[in-house]
Amino acid sequence: MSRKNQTLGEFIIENQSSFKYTSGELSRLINSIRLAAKVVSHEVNKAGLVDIIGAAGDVNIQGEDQQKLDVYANDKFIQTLKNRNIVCGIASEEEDDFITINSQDENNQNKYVVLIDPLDGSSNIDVNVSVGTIFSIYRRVTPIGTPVTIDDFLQEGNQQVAAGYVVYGTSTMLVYTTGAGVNGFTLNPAIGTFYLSHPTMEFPENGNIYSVNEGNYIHFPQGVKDYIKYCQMEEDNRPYTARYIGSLVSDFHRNMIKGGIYMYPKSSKATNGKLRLLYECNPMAFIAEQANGKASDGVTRILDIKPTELHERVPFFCGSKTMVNTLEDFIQKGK
Ligand code: P6P
Repeated sequence: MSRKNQTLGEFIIENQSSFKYTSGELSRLINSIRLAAKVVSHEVNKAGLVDIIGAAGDVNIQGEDQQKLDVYANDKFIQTLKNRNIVCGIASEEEDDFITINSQDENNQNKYVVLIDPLDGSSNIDVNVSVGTIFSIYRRVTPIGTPVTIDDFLQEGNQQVAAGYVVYGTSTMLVYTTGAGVNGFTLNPAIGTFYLSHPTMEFPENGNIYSVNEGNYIHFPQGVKDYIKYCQMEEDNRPYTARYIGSLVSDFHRNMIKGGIYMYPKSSKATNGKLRLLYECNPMAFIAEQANGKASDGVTRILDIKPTELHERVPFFCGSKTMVNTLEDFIQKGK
């Protein structure tokens, strides 16, 4: 249930009953991500002032170490989740291993684990191009009150209870799902409040935008090469438009609104592609499917892939259902 100008806080409360697991804990978890997103947004939006506020490694006027923004974002999200005592474990793109929260406290009844890419596309910051945060939430599978294990994190994406992203663009937006559709909230920085601006977001069934780093074209599998040439042919509603920002969250967000496909294929240079299954592909795939889109590795549904390692990579194709189906046909023929 949604209504115009609803705040994120109001939305969470009014829709709590629709959560797959009716638990105030999940609401508090989404609220803590909301807080961290506001803090990171404030810092990202002044990145251009590095020469004034100091670059990473410098010591700022307050005598604090100036952090690289992806380290800063990582620290803020982890700190916020820890301080609110909501989760029992966290895995991050910035951390080699997962982090156990309050493991010494056998009364720790927290049942959720969070996997996060705190600042995806961070290489774009220096050129003032939008970046994003991606998060994925599961219920733990090991007994409550015990320290989490790797099994709590290596769950198939179809077990996610919530997933979302923050896009730090011309405005800061928080887009997420708890399995009952996808809703987008825009931050009013003047008052620090997220407002429901994009209710019930959905991918158009088809689209005419393709997003891929064509600089790697000669290294792609034949089927992907054939699909890219198909996108460029003067036929039907083609050629499509090529749009590639180099920031997954931004390319995904635009394609969800306008219709399109994002591709990060495997190649002779990256045998499993570049994107990480657990904290990039799975959350974006959950959002895509909840928004009437599709996400696969070219053959298998992303959400059905059984993870084996925390930072494993998979080829990633995601977007309008018809476009992903056509891509998969080209991969099948190109074998
Ligand atoms: P390339 C950013 O590093 C990222 O993980 C995604 O956000 C983005 O789509 C992709 O990698 C860009 O990678 O190899 O095209 O520069």
